[in-house]
Amino acid sequence: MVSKKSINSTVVGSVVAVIVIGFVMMNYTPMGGISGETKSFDIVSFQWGFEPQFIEVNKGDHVTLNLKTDDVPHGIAIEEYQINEPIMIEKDGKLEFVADKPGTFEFYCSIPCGAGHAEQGGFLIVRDPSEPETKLLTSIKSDGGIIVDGIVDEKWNKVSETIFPTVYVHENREVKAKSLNDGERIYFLLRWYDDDANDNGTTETDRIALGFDISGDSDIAMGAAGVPHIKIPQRTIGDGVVDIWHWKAFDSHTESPNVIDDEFAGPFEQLKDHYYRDDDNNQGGENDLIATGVYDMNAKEWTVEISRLLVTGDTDVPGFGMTDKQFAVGNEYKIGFAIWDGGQGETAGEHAVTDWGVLKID
Ligand SMILES: [Ca+2]
Ligand SMILES: [Ca+2]
Ligand SMILES: [Ca+2]
Ligand SMILES: [Ca+2]
Ligand SMILES: [Cu+2]
Repeated sequence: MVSKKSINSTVVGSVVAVIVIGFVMMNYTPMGGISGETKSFDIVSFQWGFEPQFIEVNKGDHVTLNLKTDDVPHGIAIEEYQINEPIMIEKDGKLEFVADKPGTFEFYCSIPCGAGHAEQGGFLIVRDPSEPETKLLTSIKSDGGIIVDGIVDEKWNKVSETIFPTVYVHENREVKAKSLNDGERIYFLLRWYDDDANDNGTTETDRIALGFDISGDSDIAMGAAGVPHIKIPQRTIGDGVVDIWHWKAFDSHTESPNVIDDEFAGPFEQLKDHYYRDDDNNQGGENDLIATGVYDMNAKEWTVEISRLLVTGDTDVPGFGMTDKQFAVGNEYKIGFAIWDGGQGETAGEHAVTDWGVLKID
Protein backbone atom coordinates (compact mmCIF):
# COMPACT_ATOMS: atom_id res chain seq x y z
CA MET A 1 0.00 0.00 0.00
CA VAL A 2 1.24 3.42 -0.93
CA SER A 3 1.16 6.02 1.77
CA LYS A 4 -0.57 9.30 1.17
CA LYS A 5 2.71 11.06 1.50
CA SER A 6 4.35 9.15 -1.32
CA ILE A 7 1.33 9.65 -3.60
CA ASN A 8 1.64 13.33 -3.01
CA SER A 9 5.30 13.39 -3.78
CA THR A 10 4.70 11.35 -6.96
CA VAL A 11 2.08 13.86 -8.07
CA VAL A 12 4.39 16.72 -7.20
CA GLY A 13 7.22 14.96 -9.03
CA SER A 14 5.11 14.58 -12.17
CA VAL A 15 4.04 18.18 -12.11
CA VAL A 16 7.66 19.26 -11.73
CA ALA A 17 8.64 16.94 -14.60
CA VAL A 18 5.96 18.41 -16.87
CA ILE A 19 7.04 21.92 -16.02
CA VAL A 20 10.70 21.09 -16.61
CA ILE A 21 9.95 19.35 -19.93
CA GLY A 22 7.77 22.23 -21.00
CA PHE A 23 10.49 24.67 -20.10
CA VAL A 24 13.15 22.69 -21.97
CA MET A 25 10.92 22.41 -25.03
CA MET A 26 10.28 26.12 -25.03
CA ASN A 27 13.98 26.77 -24.90
CA TYR A 28 14.64 24.43 -27.78
CA THR A 29 12.39 26.40 -30.06
CA PRO A 30 14.73 27.81 -32.70
CA MET A 31 15.06 31.59 -33.03
CA GLY A 32 12.44 32.91 -35.36
CA GLY A 33 10.93 29.45 -35.52
CA ILE A 34 7.55 28.31 -34.32
CA SER A 35 7.55 30.44 -31.20
CA GLY A 36 5.54 33.64 -31.12
CA GLU A 37 2.18 34.51 -32.50
CA THR A 38 1.23 35.84 -35.89
CA LYS A 39 0.12 39.44 -35.67
CA SER A 40 -1.27 41.53 -38.51
CA PHE A 41 -1.69 45.27 -38.61
CA ASP A 42 -3.38 47.45 -41.20
CA ILE A 43 -1.18 50.51 -41.51
CA VAL A 44 -2.54 53.56 -43.28
CA SER A 45 0.01 56.19 -44.31
CA PHE A 46 -0.99 59.73 -45.10
CA GLN A 47 0.36 63.29 -45.29
CA TRP A 48 1.81 63.21 -42.68
CA GLY A 49 1.49 60.29 -40.40
CA PHE A 50 0.82 56.63 -39.88
CA GLU A 51 -2.28 55.15 -38.33
CA PRO A 52 -1.74 53.41 -35.97
CA GLN A 53 1.42 55.08 -34.80
CA PHE A 54 2.31 52.45 -32.25
CA ILE A 55 2.73 48.82 -33.20
CA GLU A 56 3.14 46.62 -30.15
CA VAL A 57 4.23 42.99 -30.43
CA ASN A 58 6.12 40.43 -28.41
CA LYS A 59 9.59 39.20 -29.20
CA GLY A 60 9.36 36.23 -31.58
CA ASP A 61 6.05 37.28 -33.10
CA HIS A 62 5.57 36.97 -36.83
CA VAL A 63 4.47 40.43 -37.86
CA THR A 64 2.53 41.26 -40.98
CA LEU A 65 2.01 44.89 -41.92
CA ASN A 66 -0.63 45.55 -44.56
CA LEU A 67 0.36 48.87 -46.03
CA LYS A 68 -1.72 51.42 -47.85
CA THR A 69 -1.67 55.11 -48.56
CA ASP A 70 -4.53 57.56 -48.32
CA ASP A 71 -2.95 60.10 -50.64
CA VAL A 72 0.52 60.14 -52.22
CA PRO A 73 3.17 57.40 -52.26
CA HIS A 74 4.95 56.94 -48.92
CA GLY A 75 7.40 54.42 -47.53
CA ILE A 76 8.00 52.76 -44.20
CA ALA A 77 11.48 52.25 -42.82
CA ILE A 78 12.66 50.67 -39.58
CA GLU A 79 16.43 50.87 -39.58
CA GLU A 80 17.14 48.36 -36.81
CA TYR A 81 15.12 45.76 -38.71
CA GLN A 82 16.60 46.68 -42.09
CA ILE A 83 13.12 47.40 -43.34
CA ASN A 84 12.43 49.90 -46.11
CA GLU A 85 9.28 49.33 -48.08
CA PRO A 86 7.53 51.66 -50.52
CA ILE A 87 3.79 52.20 -50.11
CA MET A 88 2.32 52.80 -53.54
CA ILE A 89 -1.03 54.23 -54.60
CA GLU A 90 -1.93 51.56 -57.14
CA LYS A 91 -1.09 48.55 -55.06
CA ASP A 92 -1.36 47.92 -51.32
CA GLY A 93 1.85 46.60 -49.82
CA LYS A 94 2.53 43.75 -47.47
CA LEU A 95 5.54 43.42 -45.22
CA GLU A 96 6.39 40.38 -43.12
CA PHE A 97 9.11 39.97 -40.54
CA VAL A 98 9.93 38.23 -37.28
CA ALA A 99 10.21 40.61 -34.33
CA ASP A 100 13.44 39.09 -33.03
CA LYS A 101 14.94 42.22 -31.45
CA PRO A 102 13.26 43.60 -28.32
CA GLY A 103 13.14 47.35 -27.85
CA THR A 104 11.43 50.46 -29.11
CA PHE A 105 12.18 51.33 -32.70
CA GLU A 106 11.19 54.41 -34.57
CA PHE A 107 9.67 53.97 -38.00
CA TYR A 108 9.44 56.76 -40.52
CA CYS A 109 8.43 57.59 -44.07
CA SER A 110 11.22 56.80 -46.53
CA ILE A 111 9.81 58.46 -49.65
CA PRO A 112 9.79 62.27 -49.81
CA CYS A 113 6.14 63.24 -49.68
CA GLY A 114 5.94 66.95 -49.00
CA ALA A 115 6.37 69.49 -46.25
CA GLY A 116 5.68 67.20 -43.29
CA HIS A 117 7.68 64.26 -44.62
CA ALA A 118 10.38 64.43 -41.94
CA GLU A 119 7.77 64.33 -39.23
CA GLN A 120 5.91 61.29 -40.46
CA GLY A 121 6.71 58.53 -38.03
CA GLY A 122 5.72 56.08 -35.35
CA PHE A 123 7.09 53.38 -33.06
CA LEU A 124 7.46 49.64 -33.24
CA ILE A 125 7.51 48.32 -29.69
CA VAL A 126 8.83 44.78 -29.30
CA ARG A 127 8.37 43.54 -25.76
CA ASP A 128 10.32 40.71 -24.24
CA PRO A 129 7.74 38.77 -22.21
CA SER A 130 10.46 37.13 -20.13
CA GLU A 131 11.39 40.52 -18.73
CA PRO A 132 9.07 42.15 -16.24
CA GLU A 133 8.80 45.62 -17.70
CA THR A 134 6.12 47.33 -15.70
CA LYS A 135 7.84 49.28 -12.98
CA LEU A 136 6.08 49.61 -9.67
CA LEU A 137 6.60 52.72 -7.56
CA THR A 138 4.98 52.49 -4.15
CA SER A 139 4.14 55.72 -2.37
CA ILE A 140 4.55 54.60 1.21
CA LYS A 141 2.41 55.93 4.03
CA SER A 142 4.38 58.28 6.20
CA ASP A 143 3.80 60.21 9.37
CA GLY A 144 4.05 63.71 7.98
CA GLY A 145 5.81 64.80 4.82
CA ILE A 146 9.30 65.92 3.88
CA ILE A 147 10.78 69.33 3.19
CA VAL A 148 10.57 70.14 -0.51
CA ASP A 149 14.03 71.65 -0.88
CA GLY A 150 15.89 69.29 -3.20
CA ILE A 151 17.88 67.95 -0.26
CA VAL A 152 17.34 64.30 0.62
CA ASP A 153 15.54 64.07 3.96
CA GLU A 154 16.34 61.32 6.46
CA LYS A 155 12.87 59.93 5.78
CA TRP A 156 13.71 59.09 2.18
CA ASN A 157 16.35 56.61 3.33
CA LYS A 158 13.62 54.24 4.46
CA VAL A 159 11.81 54.39 1.14
CA SER A 160 12.72 51.98 -1.63
CA GLU A 161 13.68 53.29 -5.03
CA THR A 162 12.27 52.33 -8.42
CA ILE A 163 14.34 52.88 -11.53
CA PHE A 164 12.48 53.85 -14.69
CA PRO A 165 14.64 53.42 -17.79
CA THR A 166 13.98 55.73 -20.70
CA VAL A 167 12.85 53.89 -23.82
CA TYR A 168 11.63 56.57 -26.23
CA VAL A 169 13.56 59.11 -28.29
CA HIS A 170 16.69 58.91 -26.10
CA GLU A 171 17.06 55.48 -24.55
CA ASN A 172 19.17 54.12 -21.71
CA ARG A 173 18.88 56.94 -19.24
CA GLU A 174 17.41 56.35 -15.80
CA VAL A 175 14.97 58.17 -13.59
CA LYS A 176 15.35 57.05 -9.98
CA ALA A 177 12.09 57.58 -8.12
CA LYS A 178 10.83 57.38 -4.56
CA SER A 179 7.46 58.41 -3.22
CA LEU A 180 5.70 58.81 0.09
CA ASN A 181 2.47 60.38 1.25
CA ASP A 182 1.01 61.55 4.52
CA GLY A 183 -2.60 60.97 3.56
CA GLU A 184 -2.96 64.57 2.45
CA ARG A 185 -0.02 65.31 0.17
CA ILE A 186 2.04 63.07 -2.08
CA TYR A 187 5.81 63.57 -2.33
CA PHE A 188 8.31 62.46 -4.93
CA LEU A 189 12.09 62.26 -4.83
CA LEU A 190 13.45 62.09 -8.36
CA ARG A 191 17.10 61.77 -9.33
CA TRP A 192 18.77 61.40 -12.68
CA TYR A 193 22.24 61.61 -14.15
CA ASP A 194 23.11 64.75 -16.08
CA ASP A 195 26.70 65.76 -16.73
CA ASP A 196 26.06 69.50 -16.51
CA ALA A 197 23.57 71.83 -14.86
CA ASN A 198 21.74 73.89 -17.46
CA ASP A 199 19.79 76.35 -15.39
CA ASN A 200 21.11 79.64 -16.68
CA GLY A 201 18.33 81.26 -18.60
CA THR A 202 18.19 79.68 -22.02
CA THR A 203 15.21 77.71 -23.25
CA GLU A 204 17.51 74.71 -23.36
CA THR A 205 17.31 74.00 -19.68
CA ASP A 206 17.32 70.75 -17.72
CA ARG A 207 13.83 69.51 -17.02
CA ILE A 208 11.72 66.62 -15.88
CA ALA A 209 8.05 65.93 -16.45
CA LEU A 210 5.78 63.48 -14.66
CA GLY A 211 2.82 62.16 -16.59
CA PHE A 212 -0.31 60.66 -15.08
CA ASP A 213 -2.82 58.94 -17.30
CA ILE A 214 -6.27 60.31 -16.56
CA SER A 215 -8.45 58.73 -19.19
CA GLY A 216 -7.56 55.13 -18.40
CA ASP A 217 -7.19 54.64 -22.14
CA SER A 218 -4.71 51.79 -22.35
CA ASP A 219 -4.06 52.59 -25.99
CA ILE A 220 -2.21 55.67 -24.93
CA ALA A 221 1.46 55.00 -25.33
CA MET A 222 3.82 56.81 -23.06
CA GLY A 223 5.91 57.74 -26.08
CA ALA A 224 3.22 60.16 -27.07
CA ALA A 225 1.09 60.81 -24.13
CA GLY A 226 3.18 61.41 -21.11
CA VAL A 227 5.17 63.67 -23.28
CA PRO A 228 4.56 67.33 -23.17
CA HIS A 229 5.79 69.14 -26.25
CA ILE A 230 6.14 66.12 -28.44
CA LYS A 231 7.41 67.60 -31.66
CA ILE A 232 5.55 65.40 -34.06
CA PRO A 233 1.90 66.41 -34.33
CA GLN A 234 0.84 63.07 -35.70
CA ARG A 235 1.93 61.39 -32.52
CA THR A 236 -1.41 61.96 -30.99
CA ILE A 237 -2.50 60.37 -27.78
CA GLY A 238 -5.66 58.56 -28.62
CA ASP A 239 -8.68 59.98 -26.89
CA GLY A 240 -6.99 60.36 -23.56
CA VAL A 241 -5.94 63.14 -21.27
CA VAL A 242 -2.69 63.08 -19.32
CA ASP A 243 -1.89 65.26 -16.33
CA ILE A 244 1.64 66.66 -16.57
CA TRP A 245 3.79 68.12 -13.85
CA HIS A 246 6.67 69.87 -15.52
CA TRP A 247 9.70 71.00 -13.53
CA LYS A 248 12.28 73.24 -15.16
CA ALA A 249 15.70 74.18 -13.82
CA PHE A 250 15.02 77.54 -15.40
CA ASP A 251 11.84 78.85 -16.94
CA SER A 252 12.52 81.31 -19.76
CA HIS A 253 8.93 82.58 -19.78
CA THR A 254 8.94 83.75 -16.20
CA GLU A 255 12.74 84.14 -16.08
CA SER A 256 12.95 82.24 -12.85
CA PRO A 257 14.80 79.14 -11.70
CA ASN A 258 13.21 76.06 -10.17
CA VAL A 259 9.74 76.29 -11.61
CA ILE A 260 7.08 73.61 -11.71
CA ASP A 261 4.14 74.03 -14.02
CA ASP A 262 0.85 72.21 -14.08
CA GLU A 263 0.01 71.15 -17.62
CA PHE A 264 -1.93 68.51 -19.45
CA ALA A 265 -1.88 66.70 -22.76
CA GLY A 266 -5.00 65.86 -24.70
CA PRO A 267 -6.09 64.61 -28.10
CA PHE A 268 -4.30 66.55 -30.80
CA GLU A 269 -7.50 67.21 -32.72
CA GLN A 270 -8.97 68.83 -29.68
CA LEU A 271 -5.89 70.78 -28.71
CA LYS A 272 -5.63 71.84 -32.34
CA ASP A 273 -2.24 73.52 -32.46
CA HIS A 274 -0.68 72.06 -29.33
CA TYR A 275 0.25 68.71 -27.96
CA TYR A 276 -0.10 69.94 -24.41
CA ARG A 277 -1.82 72.76 -22.61
CA ASP A 278 -0.81 74.89 -19.75
CA ASP A 279 -3.35 74.16 -17.04
CA ASP A 280 -3.83 77.82 -16.21
CA ASN A 281 -7.24 77.92 -14.61
CA ASN A 282 -5.67 78.95 -11.33
CA GLN A 283 -7.21 76.02 -9.54
CA GLY A 284 -5.98 72.73 -8.19
CA GLY A 285 -2.55 71.57 -9.33
CA GLU A 286 -1.84 75.03 -10.66
CA ASN A 287 -1.61 76.24 -7.09
CA ASP A 288 -0.94 73.07 -5.12
CA LEU A 289 2.11 71.85 -6.93
CA ILE A 290 5.50 72.64 -5.40
CA ALA A 291 9.01 71.52 -6.31
CA THR A 292 12.68 72.26 -5.73
CA GLY A 293 15.64 70.85 -7.61
CA VAL A 294 19.30 70.86 -6.64
CA TYR A 295 22.21 69.87 -8.87
CA ASP A 296 25.00 67.80 -7.33
CA MET A 297 28.23 68.58 -9.18
CA ASN A 298 30.09 65.61 -7.72
CA ALA A 299 27.47 62.97 -8.41
CA LYS A 300 26.51 64.78 -11.64
CA GLU A 301 22.92 64.34 -10.71
CA TRP A 302 19.73 66.33 -10.35
CA THR A 303 17.68 65.80 -7.22
CA VAL A 304 14.16 67.15 -7.47
CA GLU A 305 11.53 66.96 -4.76
CA ILE A 306 7.93 67.46 -5.79
CA SER A 307 4.71 67.58 -3.81
CA ARG A 308 1.04 68.07 -4.47
CA LEU A 309 -2.20 67.47 -2.62
CA LEU A 310 -3.50 63.94 -3.25
CA VAL A 311 -6.87 65.47 -4.08
CA THR A 312 -7.06 68.90 -5.70
CA GLY A 313 -10.70 69.38 -6.49
CA ASP A 314 -9.84 70.86 -9.88
CA THR A 315 -11.78 68.38 -11.92
CA ASP A 316 -13.23 70.18 -14.87
CA VAL A 317 -11.54 71.99 -17.73
CA PRO A 318 -14.18 72.65 -20.39
CA GLY A 319 -13.78 70.25 -23.27
CA PHE A 320 -11.38 67.99 -21.44
CA GLY A 321 -12.96 67.18 -18.11
CA MET A 322 -10.52 66.38 -15.35
CA THR A 323 -6.95 67.51 -15.94
CA ASP A 324 -5.63 67.13 -12.39
CA LYS A 325 -5.00 63.51 -11.49
CA GLN A 326 -6.76 62.65 -8.26
CA PHE A 327 -5.14 60.11 -5.94
CA ALA A 328 -6.75 57.85 -3.36
CA VAL A 329 -4.99 55.71 -0.77
CA GLY A 330 -5.03 52.03 -1.76
CA ASN A 331 -5.28 52.67 -5.51
CA GLU A 332 -2.89 52.23 -8.42
CA TYR A 333 -2.26 54.70 -11.23
CA LYS A 334 -0.19 54.92 -14.39
CA ILE A 335 2.90 57.11 -14.10
CA GLY A 336 5.66 57.99 -16.55
CA PHE A 337 8.60 60.39 -16.82
CA ALA A 338 10.40 62.48 -19.40
CA ILE A 339 13.78 64.16 -18.88
CA TRP A 340 15.61 66.80 -20.88
CA ASP A 341 19.30 67.64 -20.87
CA GLY A 342 19.60 71.27 -21.95
CA GLY A 343 23.34 70.79 -22.44
CA GLN A 344 22.59 68.49 -25.34
CA GLY A 345 20.29 71.07 -26.86
CA GLU A 346 17.20 69.20 -25.79
CA THR A 347 13.92 71.07 -25.92
CA ALA A 348 10.38 70.14 -26.84
CA GLY A 349 10.12 66.59 -28.18
CA GLU A 350 13.88 66.09 -28.05
CA HIS A 351 14.07 64.28 -24.72
CA ALA A 352 14.17 60.90 -23.02
CA VAL A 353 10.90 59.23 -22.07
CA THR A 354 10.12 56.22 -19.89
CA ASP A 355 7.37 53.72 -20.39
CA TRP A 356 4.27 53.82 -18.23
CA GLY A 357 4.80 52.32 -14.81
CA VAL A 358 2.48 51.87 -11.87
CA LEU A 359 2.20 54.21 -8.91
CA LYS A 360 0.61 52.52 -5.90
CA ILE A 361 -0.58 54.71 -3.04
CA ASP A 362 -0.20 52.90 0.28
CA1 LIG B 1 14.06 67.56 1.21
CA1 LIG C 1 0.28 75.89 -15.73
CA1 LIG D 1 -3.12 69.44 -14.15
CA1 LIG E 1 22.13 69.26 -18.24
CU1 LIG F 1 5.31 60.10 -46.41
